Amino acid sequence: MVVPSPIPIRSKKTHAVGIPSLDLSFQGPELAGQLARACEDYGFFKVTNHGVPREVVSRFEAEMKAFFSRPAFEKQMVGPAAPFGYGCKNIGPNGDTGELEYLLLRSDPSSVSDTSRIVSTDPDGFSSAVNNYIDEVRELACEILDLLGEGLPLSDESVFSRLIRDVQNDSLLRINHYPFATKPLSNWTDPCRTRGEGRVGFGEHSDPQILTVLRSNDVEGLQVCLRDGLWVAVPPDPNSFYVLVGDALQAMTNGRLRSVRHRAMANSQKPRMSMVYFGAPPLNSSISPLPEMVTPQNPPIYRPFTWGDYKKALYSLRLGDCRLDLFKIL
Ligand code: GA4
Repeated sequence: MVVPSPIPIRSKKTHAVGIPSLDLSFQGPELAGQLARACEDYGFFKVTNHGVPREVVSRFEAEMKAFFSRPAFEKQMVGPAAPFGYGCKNIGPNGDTGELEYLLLRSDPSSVSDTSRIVSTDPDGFSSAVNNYIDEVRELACEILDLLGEGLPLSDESVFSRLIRDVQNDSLLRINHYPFATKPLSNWTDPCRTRGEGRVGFGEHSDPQILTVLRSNDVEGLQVCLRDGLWVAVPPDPNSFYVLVGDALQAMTNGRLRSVRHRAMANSQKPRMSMVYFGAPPLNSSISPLPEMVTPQNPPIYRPFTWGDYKKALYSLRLGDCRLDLFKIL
C-alpha cells in the first residue's frame, strides 16, 4: 500500500512538504499506478518493506565502515577515482569538489573482487558482502522498474529492467562517507539547512543512469529539489531505500518522468554514510523516447543516443550541468 498523502519532512518552523512513501509489501493493483505517479511528480520516493534482508545491509555497511576507518594511505591503495577507485574531496574530472570521501566501483563481480584484494585482509568476505548487497539492490531496482512499466502503462513492462539485468550493464556502486561537522548546528539559521548554508558534501546534480537506489545510515544530509524548485531535507531512514529517477529514464519516457536534482550536505555532528546503486544499461544501448511516450501532442524531445555517448558527454561536463539538454531536439 502507498501512504496516500505525502509524509511531512520539515520541522514545525517551516511548511510541511512531503515525499511519497511506497510500501512494497502491499502488492495491489494501485501500487504500480502510485509508483508511476511518484516518478512523474517527484522523480523521487521512499520504499519501505522492500524485502532486502537486514543482514545483507548490515554486513555491507560494516565492511564499508571498516574501509573508511583505515589510514588514508591504505584507502589510497585502491587507486584514485578516475573514475573508479577511492576519492577524497575531488568529484569527477572537471574540478568539482565536496566535503566527502568515497569509493566508486563497477558493480560486476570481477571488479568487486579486484577491489577486495586491495582493500581487505579478508577479500572473500569483502567480495561476498558487496556482491550480495549489489544483487539485492539490483533486484529491488528491477522490481521497481517493472512496476513502473505496469503503471505507466507500457506494452512491454520489462523494457527498463531488461537494460540493467543485461550482463553487459554499466551499473555502479558508490559509497559516500561525509565527515562530521565540527561547528555546532546552532550556527546555522535554517533548521532544515535547505537554503545552502553549511558545508556541501556532494553538490547539486541529477543522476545520469536509469534508476538510483540509495540507502544511508541514520544521519541527515540528503536534500532533493521538488518540481517547484523548493529544496527539501530528506530525513534519514536506515531501514528504507530512496529511489531516484535518472536522466536515461527521463529521456526514454520523453520527459514524462523527470530526473530529480539532489545534493548532500555535510553539516551533521555524526558522520554520514550513503550507499548508492546506479542502475545503468550496456554502453551500446540506444536511449531514445519509447514509441508509446511519443504522440502528435508530445513529439520526441530527445534525439536517440547510446549510453556510451551519454557517458562521454557527462565526463566532459561539470557535476551540476544539465547534460540531457545536449541531446534535446531544438
Ligand atoms: C553523478 C552521479 C554518480 O555519483 C556518478 C558521478 C560521476 C563521478 O563521480 O565520476 C560524475 C557525476 C556523477 C556526473 C558528472 C561527472 C561524472 C562526476 C562528474 C563531475 C558516478 C555518475 O555516474 O555521474
